[in-house]
Amino acid sequence: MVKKVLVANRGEIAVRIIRACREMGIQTVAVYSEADKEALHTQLADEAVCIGPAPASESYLSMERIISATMITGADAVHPGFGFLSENYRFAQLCETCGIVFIGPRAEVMQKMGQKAEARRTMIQAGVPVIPGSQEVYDAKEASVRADEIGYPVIIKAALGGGGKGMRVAFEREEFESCFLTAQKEARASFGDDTMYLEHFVEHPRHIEFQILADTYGNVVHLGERDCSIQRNHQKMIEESPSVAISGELRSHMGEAAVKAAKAVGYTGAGTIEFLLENDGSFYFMEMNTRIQVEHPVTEWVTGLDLIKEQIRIASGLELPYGQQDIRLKGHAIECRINAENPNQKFRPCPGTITDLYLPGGQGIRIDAAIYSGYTVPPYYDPMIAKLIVHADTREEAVAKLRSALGETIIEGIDTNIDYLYEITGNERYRQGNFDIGFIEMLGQEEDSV
Ligand code: MV4
Repeated sequence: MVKKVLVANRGEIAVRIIRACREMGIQTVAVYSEADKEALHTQLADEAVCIGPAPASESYLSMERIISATMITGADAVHPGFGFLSENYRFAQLCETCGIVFIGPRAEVMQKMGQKAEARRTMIQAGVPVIPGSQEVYDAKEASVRADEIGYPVIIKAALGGGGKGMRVAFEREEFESCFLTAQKEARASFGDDTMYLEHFVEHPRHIEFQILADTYGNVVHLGERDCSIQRNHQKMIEESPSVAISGELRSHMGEAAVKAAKAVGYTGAGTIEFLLENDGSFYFMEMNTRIQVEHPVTEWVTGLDLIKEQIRIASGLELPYGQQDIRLKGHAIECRINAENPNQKFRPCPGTITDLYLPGGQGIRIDAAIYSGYTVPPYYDPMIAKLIVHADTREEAVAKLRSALGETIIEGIDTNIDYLYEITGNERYRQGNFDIGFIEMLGQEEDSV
């Protein structure tokens, strides 16, 4: 087993990882920027190393500084969490070169899955369903021919993309060229690469993702799905497991496809296969996320597993002690993301000092957060400050528990989206589970028309 883990992250996920390590008897090293001297992760770890100024580019994104901190403290492993360096294959490579255990898949697997057009090809070969689309395209003229073949509407995506950057939908040929050039420009600016690919645009799907675990002995299991359709501007807002749209039979089919996808690339560790799911039960591979995800707690609660501990055990070379037949989903879990932002000002981030804090508790309620009364949310990083996760026997009970907990929560001194989450979860269509990826946008339009 690894002995000392450097946590290359901040906020609630850094705290989450530190707690898992402590329970396993593993030493922890936090790294922090000058803006995070008073942060909870800095205080909770066994050791803490300042790695640079507030901007992430000079601290949490600096491979050199993080590798140095690992060497200096004698940590034998690095956990990258999510965001920052978590999907940077060069960082995983650098860890491998330095003899540091990177808690995640091998660098070459990360690289392969990071190239979305190549990942598509791999999935086609493996027999995993993908959306009709193209190979890599580089110029608008050529791409326009491919778009005609695929059929409108088409979605233009960056080969190194994900999360909506460098993405545009063209509904007809007339607007294709301008959409393509805009998407390509955005891709070049965001990823330093303007390789693009196309897919037929699926209208009104759900975003369904499957969690998988793969050990270094070729064993792969899936842990069921998360329905992440409630999102805004490609930022997920509410996630749940199981999805009301998935029967036991469909879960088996999609789960088998997810396991096949992981096996096709020799995946190891925790990973997520994203699918689009249509109303008629058709599903398509979109991309694979090679990291632990923000919404992992809903899977933890329905399976009873601790995914961070599983990641650490797999990276330490242990074999999965269970098979697919041992995985059972129990009850219903829902997570909502609490952000320091103002929903009435286009969700503008609202950093500042928390003057008063009361967090809910009780049976079936979990808070993953890194805030305290008197804490100042810095302006440099993601506005997500806490996650509220609930679990109950049924979805209806879980929704009631979520709203009860949201109603109790007090965060004073900064603006948050808590009231907005309360409103969304009170919506009749949300309560019925009747939504797709356009749900939040639709609510906004209803409001505008009043
Ligand atoms: C799509 C799609 C429909 N058809 N691909 C969004 C982020 C990235 N993971 C891929 N995404 C999508 N890919 C095809 N072929 C719909 C989405 C999508 C989306 C698109 C426009 C506006 C909001 C969206 C929310 C979630 C997913």
